[in-house]
Amino acid sequence: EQQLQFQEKLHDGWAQTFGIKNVLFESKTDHQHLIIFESVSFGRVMALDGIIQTTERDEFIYHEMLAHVPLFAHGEAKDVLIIGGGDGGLLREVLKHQNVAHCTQVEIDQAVIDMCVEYLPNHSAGAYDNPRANIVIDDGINYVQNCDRQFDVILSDSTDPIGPGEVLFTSPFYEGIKRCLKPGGIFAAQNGVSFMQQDEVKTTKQRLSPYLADTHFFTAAVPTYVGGIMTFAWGSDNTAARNVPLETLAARYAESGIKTRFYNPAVHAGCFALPQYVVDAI
Ligand code: AG3
Repeated sequence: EQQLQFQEKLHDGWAQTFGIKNVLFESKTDHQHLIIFESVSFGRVMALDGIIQTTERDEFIYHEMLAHVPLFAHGEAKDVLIIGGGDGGLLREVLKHQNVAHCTQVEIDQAVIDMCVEYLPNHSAGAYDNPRANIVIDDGINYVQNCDRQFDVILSDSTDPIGPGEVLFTSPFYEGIKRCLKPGGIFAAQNGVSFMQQDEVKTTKQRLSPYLADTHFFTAAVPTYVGGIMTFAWGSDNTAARNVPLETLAARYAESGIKTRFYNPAVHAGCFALPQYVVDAI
């Protein structure tokens, strides 16, 4: 009997394939095609427009790094903004920081939140019911261009720059980020797998630099974002934020009591070291 399979074709002439145990949900939402399935070897998996967004088995790497690197670098973030992130994994990690009094999440697609709460409950793990969380259904670019408040940390947990996610990699979006970021604040964003998507580091560097004095990248290897290291964009007008001493990070991490499976202060201190092919591309 032929086993059901899901094949992701993000890169030219190269695919990754998951064995499917059963499909839990599949539908076209108002914005994109959404599928959540039980896989043979990565737990539950969610894909948007055919691109793998998250799996239960390796999501901790991505969500811990996107939340904890900026939050521990900042050290006293109270107001956090998440753009995208409808599966809830990033919100879960952000709310582990007790100094975060308030996290607004702006997700374009209500269906992604609803279906992930139902079929991917370990991702949000109750975070959407947390009184410190405030969910807004809107396009992220519209929100940052119009909102009347500022944040200590802004995290963009988007899809790739194809479809609804494309505007979240443009100059007008980064201009909006600048207007919503408090002085000394930190912006971090999903920026693709740089070995496979080298243009993305180059264009992000060019487009973000006019708005934030220190723009750089940090990395982590996430197995189901195939092709090497996942690259996260970093932007801040506080140049010291990227170079917080290891002892300070260790003290903040210990003090927080947060338990992690990938992030730790040494990983944090090392994650801004970029392979030469990335350095050469930016
Ligand atoms: N969003 C980032 C998916 C990136 C996939 N792209 C790729 N493999 N190049 C993840 C959403 C998780 N909350």
